[in-house]
Amino acid sequence: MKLAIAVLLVGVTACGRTREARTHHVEIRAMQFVPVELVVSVGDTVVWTNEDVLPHTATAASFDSKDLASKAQWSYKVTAAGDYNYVCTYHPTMRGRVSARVVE
Ligand SMILES: [Cu+2]
Repeated sequence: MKLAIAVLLVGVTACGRTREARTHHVEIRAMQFVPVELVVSVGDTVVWTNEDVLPHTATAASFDSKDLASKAQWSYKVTAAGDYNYVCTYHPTMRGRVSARVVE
């Protein structure tokens, strides 16, 4: 019986589900990040698109889009878990957050 359980556990581990990395989108429109908070898994990519006429940025301690002109896109691959609070450096009232979790 113990052997059967061991074999079963090995089997589950060996064929553990592989997870496809996902791409998440944040629109910048009307001076806001939409959605303002995003939950992602480590390995996922976030793409910001500026739908405003004004330039904006998505700037955190660990990433910086630099200038995003109207209709420009910028992407960031999340490589570590944590909460990434970011702002637009031109409009400090514009705030957003990416919460990155480790894939179980
Ligand atoms: Cu801005």
